[in-house]
Amino acid sequence: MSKEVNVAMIGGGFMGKAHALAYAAMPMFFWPAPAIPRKRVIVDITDEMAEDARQRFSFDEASTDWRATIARDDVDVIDICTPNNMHAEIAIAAASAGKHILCEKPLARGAAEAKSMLDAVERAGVIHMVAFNYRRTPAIALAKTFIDDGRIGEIRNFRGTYLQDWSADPDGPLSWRFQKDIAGSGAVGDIGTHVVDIAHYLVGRISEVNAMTPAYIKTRPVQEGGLDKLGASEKNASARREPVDVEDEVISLLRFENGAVGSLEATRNAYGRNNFITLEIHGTKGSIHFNYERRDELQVMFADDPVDARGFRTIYTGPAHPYGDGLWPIPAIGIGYSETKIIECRDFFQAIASSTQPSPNFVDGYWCELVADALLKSGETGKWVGVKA
Ligand code: SOE
Repeated sequence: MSKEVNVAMIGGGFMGKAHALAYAAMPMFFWPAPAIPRKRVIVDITDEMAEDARQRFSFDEASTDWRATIARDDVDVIDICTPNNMHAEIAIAAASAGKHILCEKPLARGAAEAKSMLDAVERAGVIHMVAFNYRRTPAIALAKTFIDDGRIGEIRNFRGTYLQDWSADPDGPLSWRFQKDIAGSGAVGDIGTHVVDIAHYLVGRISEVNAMTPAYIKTRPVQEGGLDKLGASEKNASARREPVDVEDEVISLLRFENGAVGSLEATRNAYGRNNFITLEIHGTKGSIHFNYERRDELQVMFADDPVDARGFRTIYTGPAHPYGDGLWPIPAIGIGYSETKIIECRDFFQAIASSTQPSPNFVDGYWCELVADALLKSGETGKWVGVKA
């Protein structure tokens, strides 16, 4: 019998949906489960939204009061699925109340805020995790296994991209993701940090950046109802427009602490690209290539293959690969976004059950924020900027 662990989730939007699904599905995939997440309380902005989310995601109770929810004795975990401006206040309160915390990415609106969250969880001794889910794609975890086993050799070069197109239309609605006081930054924080997390996971810490961070869409139509509708499908070009005060994209050269070099690109304005997270790694013994739009596949080249057989091979992830014991019994049957969240959920509850910190935790989230700050500063100054705690 696995123990039940009571979860309160704050925020019932896109991420709320992904996390609620993971809570329900995790024990179905990973059995015996490290714990059974019990969906105790869902918190949203209005009574109606909270009650809707309660029914939809099967929570026991709905609330609009996150502070009172954190104070409850029958809540063990606080899951933060709010916009970025609420992460710190909620996480610090949750840590002070001794609750374990899963926080959506990016951890904060910059390194200073992230540090205050890190200090709070370390003081409280609670388990903490940042929901950078893409590193839990089995093919990316397999790349990590090849790298750790030395099969790619010393890493010399990393290229990472995260390209989407949901904000390419300037008449697309003014999401909070375009407002600095809520989001902290634009493409850098929202999606660039996913690439930074993957780079840190596979290669090591980034030590220096040289970035361009152009901003070219200066205003957008105000969105009705405060909902976070990504993209222009429900656009209202005649609505009142308000300023966008974040960067549209980031392109940067990278240096890593271990001597590797690389590059990073992130934009939400690349027409035709949807969730185009790619990485290519070149080492002294081989290369790795991955594209999230084909996420069952890892492309690997081993330099010691016979010369007449050299080239990238395609490995379809399945039972022989990371997390394969819990996922599907046949390779290539289909890994999705949900699976990355289910794996994340498993690893978070495993960490709680074993009282060990998972990865990425708030330390990793803080280092991503240090890199994000360096990218923004470099974009402003046009100079190389070191990443320093
Ligand atoms: C929007 O760019 C977004 O929802 C990101 O915030 C998520 O982190 C990413 O996984 C999907 O796209």
